[in-house]
Amino acid sequence: MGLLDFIWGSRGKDGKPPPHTAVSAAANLHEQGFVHLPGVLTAQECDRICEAFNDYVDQHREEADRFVMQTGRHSRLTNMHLVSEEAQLAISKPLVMDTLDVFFSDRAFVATSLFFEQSSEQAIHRDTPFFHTRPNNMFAGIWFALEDVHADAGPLQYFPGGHKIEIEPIQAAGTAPSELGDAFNRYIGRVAEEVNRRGIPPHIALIKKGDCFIWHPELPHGGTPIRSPGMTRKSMVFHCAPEQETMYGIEEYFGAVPFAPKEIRKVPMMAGRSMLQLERPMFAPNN
Ligand SMILES: O=C(O)CCC(=O)C(=O)O
Ligand SMILES: [Fe+2]
Repeated sequence: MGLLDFIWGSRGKDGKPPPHTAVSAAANLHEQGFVHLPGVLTAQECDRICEAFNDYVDQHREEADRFVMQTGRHSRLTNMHLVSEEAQLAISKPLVMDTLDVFFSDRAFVATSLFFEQSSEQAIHRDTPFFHTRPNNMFAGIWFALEDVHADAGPLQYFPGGHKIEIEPIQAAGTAPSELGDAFNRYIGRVAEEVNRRGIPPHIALIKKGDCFIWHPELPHGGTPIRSPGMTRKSMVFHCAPEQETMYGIEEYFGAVPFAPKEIRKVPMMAGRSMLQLERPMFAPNN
């Protein structure tokens, strides 16, 4: 689909055209692989999300303690939005949802989320093996800075335009479940190799509290190492897809299981949006 098709074709269910800012944000996402939306959340809204995290930790002390890292911070909490209206409010912001609706040419829904107290220090990767659709790329990562990002706190790095690099196709079949980790590491090794070969310089997202940064599913990105031990980089990342799509995971991506229809159950969230039905938030290791 051409750029104009998706702009003109993107009308909401009420038939109204999307706001200009959402259209240009979605165009950036297509062309550059990312879009930076400053000041989507107020400082207070950011603080409330962090308080929701602290409350969750207090209420689930035993589980939370098992995920305290050497830095004294917790590793990521998955899907806090299931129990936090503050988090739901962030992802429901009209500019964010309008941008996603235009990008998908369909209504966006919330699949999963991650709350981070500090940089994930994750190697350069694409999210596609974990979240993908058929047709491709009907997915986005929506990242909110919940405090100003300090250069020494392991900012997010990303490679503009790197979403257009074609890496050899997904293996059709044959990866054993026990080999998925190796397949992913080989794949992200290829992504980093191609980014370097083309000389795409890394960009560092030194963005401000309340800013939102959306990435294309194929944008190479990662969390840089924390240079000043103990520094936090509080953030919340949501993963959204169009309501009509089936989302697949790493097993399908690397051919451990075939692509097959799946039942995707959604439940109402807020502001007329829905979210994937999931059991509860859970802590997980950062890598
Ligand atoms: O915030 C980070 O350090 C990276 C997060 C990330 O890669 C993701 O959520 O997909
Ligand atoms: Fe990622």
